[in-house]
Amino acid sequence: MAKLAILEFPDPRLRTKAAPVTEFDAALRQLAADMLETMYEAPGIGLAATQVNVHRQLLVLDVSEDKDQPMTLVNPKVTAKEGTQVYQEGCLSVPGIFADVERADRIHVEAHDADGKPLSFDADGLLAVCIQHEMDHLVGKLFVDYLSPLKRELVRKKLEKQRRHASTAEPAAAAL
Ligand code: K2U
Ligand code: ZN
Repeated sequence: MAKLAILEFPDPRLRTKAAPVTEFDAALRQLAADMLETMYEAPGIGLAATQVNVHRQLLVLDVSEDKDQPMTLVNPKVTAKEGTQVYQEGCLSVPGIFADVERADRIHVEAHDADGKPLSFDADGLLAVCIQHEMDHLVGKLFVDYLSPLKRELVRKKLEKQRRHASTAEPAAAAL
């Protein structure tokens, strides 16, 4: 298992459109396992392959209370949407930023699992939000794209400042 590096906004690679998965092999299953490890470690409840600089239509998630119900979706499609819900979203690629995003409340999803078995299910609530958030990543879209251009620019500047301060932070004083 391996913890993978997560790309951060405004990295242009986050804007890449992911290609369909065609090989359901051991490499795909290893990538999904590494993405789940990375997601749990972050911690997060979802992660798209785009975020770890792999541009294939693959996402993982686990919205369960006990973090014991992982899901892997390959070549996912939302085939029906109903209602709307607003959720204050965050993103592992936009650390420390949260904003309300309106999305469909109920969706129907068609996908495959990492072994190539077809999946077809309805989702609502947080699971629906998470799947829509991750599927946005697969087409190069970020939740900050739902903000006004001014707010998005403020987010970019805030993250740039955070990175500048992190790179110039003094090493902690030696143990006394
Ligand atoms: O960056 C990601 O794609 C992981 C996202 C997934 C997500 C965002 C908004 C709403 C639902 C899922 C998050 O950073 S995971 C962190 C998190 C944890 C609990 C609830 C919401 C978000
Ligand atoms: Zn995200």
